[in-house]
Amino acid sequence: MNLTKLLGKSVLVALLGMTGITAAAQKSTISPIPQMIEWGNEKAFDNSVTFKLKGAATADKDAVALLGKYTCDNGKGIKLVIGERGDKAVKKYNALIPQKREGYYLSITPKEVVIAGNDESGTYYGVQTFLQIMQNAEVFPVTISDFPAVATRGMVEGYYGNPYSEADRKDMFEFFGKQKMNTYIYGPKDDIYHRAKWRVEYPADQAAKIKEYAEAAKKNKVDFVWAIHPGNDIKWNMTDSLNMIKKLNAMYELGIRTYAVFFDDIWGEGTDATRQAALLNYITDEFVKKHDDVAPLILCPTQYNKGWTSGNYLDILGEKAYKEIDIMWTGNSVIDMINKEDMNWINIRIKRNAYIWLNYPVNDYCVDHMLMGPTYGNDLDIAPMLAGFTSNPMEYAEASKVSLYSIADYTWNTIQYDADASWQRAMEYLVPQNTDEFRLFCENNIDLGPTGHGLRRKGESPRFNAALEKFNTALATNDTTKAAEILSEHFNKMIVAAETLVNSGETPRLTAEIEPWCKSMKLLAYKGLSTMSMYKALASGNTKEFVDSYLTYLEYDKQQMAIRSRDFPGSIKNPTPVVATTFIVPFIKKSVAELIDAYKKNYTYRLDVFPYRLIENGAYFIKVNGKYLTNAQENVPRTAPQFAADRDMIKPQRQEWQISFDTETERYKIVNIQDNRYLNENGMFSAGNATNPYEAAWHSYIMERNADGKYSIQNAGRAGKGFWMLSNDDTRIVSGSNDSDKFIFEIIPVSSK
Ligand code: LOG
Repeated sequence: MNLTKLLGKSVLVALLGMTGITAAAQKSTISPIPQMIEWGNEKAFDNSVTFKLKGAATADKDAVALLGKYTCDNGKGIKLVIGERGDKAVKKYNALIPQKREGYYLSITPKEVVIAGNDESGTYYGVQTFLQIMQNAEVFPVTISDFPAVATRGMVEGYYGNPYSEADRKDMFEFFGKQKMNTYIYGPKDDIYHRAKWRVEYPADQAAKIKEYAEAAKKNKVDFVWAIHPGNDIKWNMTDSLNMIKKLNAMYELGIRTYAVFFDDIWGEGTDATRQAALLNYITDEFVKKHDDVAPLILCPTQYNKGWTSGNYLDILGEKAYKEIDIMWTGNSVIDMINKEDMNWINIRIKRNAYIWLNYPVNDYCVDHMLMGPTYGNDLDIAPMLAGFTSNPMEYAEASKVSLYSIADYTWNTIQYDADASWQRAMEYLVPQNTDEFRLFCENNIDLGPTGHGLRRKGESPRFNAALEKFNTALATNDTTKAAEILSEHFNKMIVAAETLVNSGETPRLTAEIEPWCKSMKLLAYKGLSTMSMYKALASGNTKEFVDSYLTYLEYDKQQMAIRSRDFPGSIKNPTPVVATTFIVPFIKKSVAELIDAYKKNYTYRLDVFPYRLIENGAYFIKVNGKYLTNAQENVPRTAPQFAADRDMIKPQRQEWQISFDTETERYKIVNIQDNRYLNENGMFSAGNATNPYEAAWHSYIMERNADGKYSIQNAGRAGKGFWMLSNDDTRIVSGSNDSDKFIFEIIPVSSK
């Protein structure tokens, strides 16, 4: 256990202060973590000093500009030598500069600072590191030798949804400069001149913006890569090849020097590997090589993940596309973290190192969630197997920086990457004053729930879960007051955090993005408080308070459902945010449902306010044509219950079914009382009870009743919408789409027999 975690940061700082060990606090963690760093023990100088530059005239000018406030005109100050390999000023340090692209050597002593890059970017990154160190009041001597593990690091604006704003992009370039990321691929699916109208040049105003982006990016040592997406309607003829070159030439005029061609998410003619390779080779010959400053192309293939591969598509690309063309890859599936085995698999096929397009923290397929958790799961030993590593973020640029900060960390020093530590630093960096409030927000926005893509994220709501344990302990001893107090305290913290983040004014751009989620978190916490009031009211038998608390709960719920994000004219998406869906939301739903059930058993006051339930939780017979649904083969996997004419007098529970309301899906689940197995969507038991886990998304049913009092049972969620019917031989249930005769079931309480 690390000391900071154990004691909490403020306690630790106080302790260190008392023992006189202030140095630890001053030798701050540099992010991304440098490859080699050695601190000295005696303070070198205070950060109020200025510097007398040597080499400024020949050093990278963006790097020199960054030093701004630390330089002085009067020729006074501590000597700061700056430059890159080959410059006279840093000649003396040549042997110390790492011979790596974008590498640098940095040394701080009381007498002198040296920042020597292997190239311009190296010098620039050396200054960025220096500026991080200068944030400490006392600056300690240090020697750093540093370089990136992955050559190409950054993001791909490649999601479906509202493209970034001008401010989003320009701010992102600066952030990239600071975090040492060098690549921004521009390919928003909803920029029509990227995709729908790829042949058409940008109108003058938009062209001017692209030009600004390329320039602003460059100042931060970021390559602004422009991507084109022609695959939806490309014709494999000379006209379109020329259309392509024409568009790329127009983009060249705007300052673009690296280009990507995307063939993702297309069908039909455009998907042909041979033609795609031929087109990219043609562009390489007729455009890239005609300029001496244009970088090799980047290709996003149609089969860009292992799950979507078929035939010899990838082998053809590997064989035919010129070796200098980079090929993008999202991993084992569309949304996946990258491991070594997968890298081996793809690199062999495409005969080069894959260029990763990581679909995280993008949320265009789960728009109601924000993905604010730690960026974990990518293997730490794959840097040498990568051509590049880019992250596709959320359409919320500032919020995405929680993850992008860690992507920077991961790609710079992959082997030493620590997902949790990096996450903590990201939150401190982005919200330095209200870090703890922001941490609580992030903790409650980690998992995305089940989606067709399958990615899940662990570790949501840890502090709630800790409180929940204490809550359960208190409830077990019937101390409802104490239990309610414990969780109320936590819900109040969530309310305060949400309010602080919205009102503090500390991070206006981030706040604008997360505000709908903050509001949702606040209302969820208020719902939690109402739930606690219901617990207390039930325990004390106060029916009025119980009902009033429930009505308040409903009011908060309504307000929560009314929140919209990105609710402006022309917005491509405007979701209703959800927060803390892994533990807190189900806890509250389940508690409220159970509290209401318990209330209904004992009281009659205002039963009208509670939701109408077709079937109250209990044991039932399920009958068709007077016959009983019977689970005769207890615990035998892959068997189906059969209809039997008579009551089972030997094991009556074989014919008894627990039907209960699933609060998560608000549908019904059906379990055999004899062996506790869940019926699946085909009216079968898929396995024995040990391996027949209930999954709400599959095993919960919509039930309806007709005027004759007969019921229909319908699959839902991932199981589709089929209705339960009788098999042809009338012996068992099957599910199908024919709903003409769906009301066939009698559901009879066992107690009424
Ligand atoms: C798209 C991407 C989208 C992402 C996540 C790639 C290469 N293409 O399924 O634009 O943001 O998945 O929904 C994609 O990932 N298609």
